[in-house]
Amino acid sequence: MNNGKNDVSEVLDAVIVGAGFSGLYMLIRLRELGLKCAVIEKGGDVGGTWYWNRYPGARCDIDSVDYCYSFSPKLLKEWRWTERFATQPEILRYLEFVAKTFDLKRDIRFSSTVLSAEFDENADTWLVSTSYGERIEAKYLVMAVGNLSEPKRPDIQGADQFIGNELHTSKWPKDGVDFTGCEVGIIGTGSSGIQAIPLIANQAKHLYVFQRTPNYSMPARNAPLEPNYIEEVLADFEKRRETSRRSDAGTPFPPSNKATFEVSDEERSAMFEAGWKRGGINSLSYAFNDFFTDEIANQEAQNFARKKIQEIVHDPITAKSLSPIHHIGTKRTCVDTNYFETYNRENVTLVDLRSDPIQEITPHGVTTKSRNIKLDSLVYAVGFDAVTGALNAINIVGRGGQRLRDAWNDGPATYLGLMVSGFPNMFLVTGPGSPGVLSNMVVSIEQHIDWIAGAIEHLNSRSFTRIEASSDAQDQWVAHVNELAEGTLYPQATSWYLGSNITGKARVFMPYVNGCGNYRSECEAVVRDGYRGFQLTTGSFIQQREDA
Ligand code: N01
Repeated sequence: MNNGKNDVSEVLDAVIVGAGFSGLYMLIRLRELGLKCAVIEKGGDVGGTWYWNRYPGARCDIDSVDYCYSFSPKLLKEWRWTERFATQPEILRYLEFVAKTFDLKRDIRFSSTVLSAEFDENADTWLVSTSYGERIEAKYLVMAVGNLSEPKRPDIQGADQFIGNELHTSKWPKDGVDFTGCEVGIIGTGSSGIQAIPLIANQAKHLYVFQRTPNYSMPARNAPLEPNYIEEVLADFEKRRETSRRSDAGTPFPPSNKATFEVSDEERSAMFEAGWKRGGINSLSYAFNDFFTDEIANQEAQNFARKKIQEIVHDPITAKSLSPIHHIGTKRTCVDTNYFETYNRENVTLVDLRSDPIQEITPHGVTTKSRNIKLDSLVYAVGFDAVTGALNAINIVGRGGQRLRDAWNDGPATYLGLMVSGFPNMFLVTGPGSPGVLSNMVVSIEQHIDWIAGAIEHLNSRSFTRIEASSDAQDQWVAHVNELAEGTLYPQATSWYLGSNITGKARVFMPYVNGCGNYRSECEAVVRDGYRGFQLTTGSFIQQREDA
């Protein structure tokens, strides 16, 4: 196809889209290989998801000491986390520190959006167009765009009418927001809403929480990190990280080897209590090994979590409204500090949208079936077009003029979550079909970036110009990922894992559920088998260059 080569403004070896955890590490690895690269980043600085999601209470839900890179002894030596779960500003400072340590910003173009990427079959290169009007030709394209980076648009009637202060958790103002003396509404009670609600309630005159589906949330038990503890972790860091790499969730904590009904009622209760006391996302899910697979076992954990909500929340009607009924863990479990306790405050009202649905957003607030609620500020915490949204937002055109969004019309298909058949030399980071969003993202990101860097090194050292997932390998992988998911309770929930939060999106369970360790082994085996399932070729362009 003709890509309008005359318009090319620059020729590089690789374009990396996104300057979050993935893009920064990819830049480091590709520079090590001697590649000339540019990172194109929509945000005004590094950080990716941590650049945008500045809402009050935003923090990681993986222990900070594990939610960081492991590749650099210098970073490990010089950085110290201050809390068990780092706040968004601290994570952003960490990524700034990484960027500074490796002098990354000179290769990052900020406030620039990739609009399209088209594959040139004759040259085996991508032509990347940006909002700055650049047209960059590059052999490799790495989509480090994040899984939770394309905000969902509020799909509520009248959403454009509100004349007060409209806010989105995923696009929070840099200078923060002062809610003092304000009547505030928040729509959405996923991880973002659940983190923000207690802090907004601390400030607002009154906070109305509009909840459509209640969620399970585990206590964070966040605390400052003791210097001794950090030194202990660092002394054995490589072993700890290797355990994470080979684990299911990308964390160093061993899952249980016991089934729920293998123990007495008292023992089970004690194990759940111990988890609840320990806190964190795996408070209950790590108590027993059949949590995600056995409906009756899962109900035991559900009952425990609902009992906790009823113990914490004083008003029984509010407690009931806050009690989820889906299988616990099948929608992403939230982690909070004082979330359920917040409903005991006099300045907080839960509006249960199942019994009192929103009819419309008005210029001055929200009208539900039973009342008009006047608001000064309205916060949307309504989530993302997850996993595929940021990719589909770019006009990606592969071999034969095929658009990625058309190829994925019935749901995303990848080989290993790393590449898509028909889209040569384009790599995804933690894409659909990989454990990504079910794991400690940083552990998964490092694995993907290392794999991609290894593949590029392999291609370059052998003068291959093209790598592409074969359609057979991709079909088999998609079937494998689906089969694994079907063996769990996950597909039974309406969740963003399945795409069910976005109207019209294909319902396909996107992540690989068999754990980071098994997935890593599979990726390693593919390489050992000579990049099994990938076609590595040398195109005519290079041949012509060599002949000339
Ligand atoms: O988004 P969500 P999120 N009317 O999709 C509601 C990660 N994360 O931004 O469930 C009324 O989970 C929707 O209701 P329902 C983490 O992986 C991590 O909170 O569709 N309500 C739901 O309550 C997480 O899972 C951290 O019925 C509407 C909420 O909005 C992922 O990001 C922190 C609605 C959306 O919840 C996404 O979390 C934050 C409507 N029209 C996020 N539309 C960490 O701790 C949507 N909702 C690291």
